[in-house]
Amino acid sequence: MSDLWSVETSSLAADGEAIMRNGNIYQIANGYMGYRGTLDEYGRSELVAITLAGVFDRVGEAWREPVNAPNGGYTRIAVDGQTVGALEVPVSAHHQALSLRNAVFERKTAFALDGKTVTIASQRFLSAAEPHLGVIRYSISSDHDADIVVETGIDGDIWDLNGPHLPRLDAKMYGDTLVIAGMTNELGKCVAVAESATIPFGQQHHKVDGNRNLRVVSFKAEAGKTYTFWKYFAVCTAFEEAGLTAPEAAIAAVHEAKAQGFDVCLAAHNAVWADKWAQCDVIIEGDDETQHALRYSIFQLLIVAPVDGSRNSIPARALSGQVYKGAVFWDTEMFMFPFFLHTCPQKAAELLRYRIRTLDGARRKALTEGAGYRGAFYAWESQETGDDACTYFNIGDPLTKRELRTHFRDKQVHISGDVAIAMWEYFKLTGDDCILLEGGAEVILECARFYYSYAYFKKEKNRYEILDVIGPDEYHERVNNNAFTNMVVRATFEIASQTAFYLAETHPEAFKALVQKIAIAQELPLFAEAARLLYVPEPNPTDGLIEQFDGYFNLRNVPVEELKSQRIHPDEYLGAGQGLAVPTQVIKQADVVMMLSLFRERYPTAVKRVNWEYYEPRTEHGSSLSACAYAMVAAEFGNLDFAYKYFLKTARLDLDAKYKIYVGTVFMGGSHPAANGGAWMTAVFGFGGVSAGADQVTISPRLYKSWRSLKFKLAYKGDSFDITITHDSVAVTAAPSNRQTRRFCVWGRDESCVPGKRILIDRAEKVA
Ligand code: IFM
Repeated sequence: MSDLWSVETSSLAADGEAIMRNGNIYQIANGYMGYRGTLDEYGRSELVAITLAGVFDRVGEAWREPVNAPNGGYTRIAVDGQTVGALEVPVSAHHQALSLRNAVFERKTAFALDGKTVTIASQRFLSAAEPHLGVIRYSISSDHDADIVVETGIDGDIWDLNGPHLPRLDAKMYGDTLVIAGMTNELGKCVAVAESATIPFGQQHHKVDGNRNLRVVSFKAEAGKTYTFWKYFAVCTAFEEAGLTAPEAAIAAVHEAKAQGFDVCLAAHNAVWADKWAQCDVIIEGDDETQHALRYSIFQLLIVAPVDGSRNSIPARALSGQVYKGAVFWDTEMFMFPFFLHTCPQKAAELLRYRIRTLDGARRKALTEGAGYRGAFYAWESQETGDDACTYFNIGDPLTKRELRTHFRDKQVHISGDVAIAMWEYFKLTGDDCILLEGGAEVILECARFYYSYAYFKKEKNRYEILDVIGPDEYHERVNNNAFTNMVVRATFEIASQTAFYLAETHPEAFKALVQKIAIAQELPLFAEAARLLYVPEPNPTDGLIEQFDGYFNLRNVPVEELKSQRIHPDEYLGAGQGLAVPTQVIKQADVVMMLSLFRERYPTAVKRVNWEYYEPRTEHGSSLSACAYAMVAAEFGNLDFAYKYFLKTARLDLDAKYKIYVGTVFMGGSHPAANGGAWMTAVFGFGGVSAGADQVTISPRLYKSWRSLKFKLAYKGDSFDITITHDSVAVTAAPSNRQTRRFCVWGRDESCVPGKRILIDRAEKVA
C-alpha cells in the first residue's frame, strides 16, 4: 500500500452506480456540510450534493429530509466549441484522490479531443476553520493551442430524493460575486450560496442558464501553458442565528476568503486537521491494510463531527446525502459517541447537547405514541426538533410495491436508554458534570420516567417486565423481555438514581430546581425499586445461553443462507409482519451479543463465548452495526481471527463501498458512520482491551498476531494519555499538562500515572 493517508483511484467511475458509490467514498465534509465525491462538471444526474447538517425540509407527503444546497463548486469547460466532461468525451487518463490528512479531494483528468489533449486538475476542501466555506483551485492545460470557454459558478439544479426543497431559486450577481438563494418549502427559510473567483486570464461575462448562475470566461490557451483560477463559495442559511441575511452572510464569507487567498485558507484548514489527527489517530504497526481502513474510518467520523456550538448530531448516513432522512438514530450514542468521548470529548458533548435540545420532541413522542406515556421517548429517526421522522410504514416491499408496517418507531424503545447511558458515560469518563447541569440530568430522569410508565408490573412474579418491543434485531418485532432492551432499561433506572443522588449531594439548588421543574419528586424512589425488580433474561445456569426474548428458542432454526435463498427478490425485507425471518431464529444484527459488548463488565467471558457461538451463525449481519459487536466480543474471549475478520469487514465497509443500496424499496446508498465508530471501538476496546471506568482505566490487550503495536491517545477525566501496546508491554504516557495522577490497571496490575510521566508494564510480570 503506497500511502496510508489517502484513498485514490486511476479508474473513472463511468456508470451511475459506480458514480454513486464513489460519491460516498470520496466525500468531504466539515460538520456543517458534506460534499459528495463527484467531479467538478457533474450535476444532479451524477448525484452531486452539498448536504447541510441539521437543515430539514418536507415536500408534500414525502419524507422530510436534509436540504441540499446549490453547488457552488460547479465548473465545466468547452474546448474549441466542444463541451468537455468525464462522461461526454474520451478520457485518456484520470486520477482522483482524497487526502485523509486534511480532507482535500483532488482530481486530474486528461481528455482526448480531436488530436489535442486537454487536462484539467482541481483540488477542493470544505474549510475546517470556517464551516460555511468551500475552496477550489482549478487548472487547465492543453498540449495544442485551443479556444477554451470556462463556465464556473453555482449550479442550482439540485439532486434531491424527495425535493425540490428550494423550489424557486433567485440568481443574482453582486459586484463579482454570484449568489443563488432559495426558500425552503416547509418553513420558508432562506438557503443562500455565494461564489467568487480569482481568474487571472480571459474575458468574463455573467450568464444565468436555467438554475445555473455562472461566469463565462473565454480565452485562447497556449500549448503547454497552465491556466489556474481559484473559487470560493459559502453556504449560509436563515436557520442560523445571525445579524445578517443568509445571502449577506454568504457574500461576506466569500469576500473574506477571497481576500485571504487559497493558500491562507488552506493553511488555516490544515492547522485544524493537524490538531484533529494529533488527538484521534490510531497507529497499527505491522498491518498496513488495517491501518489504512481504520484511518479511513476515523477520518469519516472526523469530517462529520458537529460544529462546536451547533448542538447538532451525526445522522446514520452522515452527510453523504439525504438517505435515511438525514436522521439521527441510536447509531450515534452507541457506535460513534464512544470514539468522541475517548478522543475529543468536546465533540461528544456536542452530540449530547443535540439530545438535550430535542428533549421536548421526545416528550411529545412519549405522550402521543401508543397508549401515551410519560417522560422522554426519543425519536427512532430524529431530525432537528426531535419529533420522529420514522414512519409507521418505513419499508416498501419490492415485489408488491406496498408499504410494510414496521414498528421501529413505536417499539424500539431502547433508544431512550441509549441516550441516557451516553449522558452518564460522559460524566463518568470526563468527570465533568457540565452536561448533566445543562440538561443531561433532565434527559436521564425523563428517560427513566418513560420506562417506568412503559414497564409492566407482573404481580404473580413480583417483577417488572418490558413487553411489546423491538430490540436491535429488527426482524423480530413486538417481542417481550428482549434481553438487550431490559438491560438498557435497568441501566437507565440505575443511572437516574445515581444522577439524583449526585446532584442532590453536589448541586442541591440545581437539583431542587430540576425536581420542581419536572415534578418528579414522587417518582425518584420508584426508579431504584424498578431497577431492583426489573426482569432481565439471565444466562441459563446449565449452558450459559441468554434467550434474546421470551420464546426465541422455540422459533425455527434455519441456516441464514438457506433462508436467504428463499427470497423471491434480492431486496426483499426479511422482517416486518410476513418476512421470511420472522418465524425463525435468524436475526438481523447483534442483539444479545450487542448487550454483552455494551455491558461488557457485567458478564463473564464464558457467557460471552457461549452466546457468541450460539448467535453468530444465526445472524444475517444485515446491518452495518452488527459485525463490530461480534468482533469486540470475539476479541474478549480470545477468538482473535474472527475478531480480526469482522473488524476488517467493519473498517473497510465505506472504503470498499460494496454495501447493499436498497432495503425493500428504500434507497440506502450512503456512508456508515456507525461502522466507522465500530471500527475504532474494535481496535481500542476489542484488541486494545481498553475499558475506562469512573475510577480507573483497565487495559487487557489482545493484540492481533500480525500487529507489532497499537498506539493511540486516550482522553480521560480531562487528561490525555498516549498508549502504546505491544505483545509484551503496555506503555502509558501522561501529558505534562494533566491535572492529576490517574489509575490504570494493566494485565491485572494496578499502576498510577503521574502527569508528565510514563509507566511501562511488562507482560511477563502480569499478575495471575
Ligand atoms: O439504527 C440502525 C438499525 O439498528 C438497523 N437499521 C439501520 C439503522 C440505521 O443505521
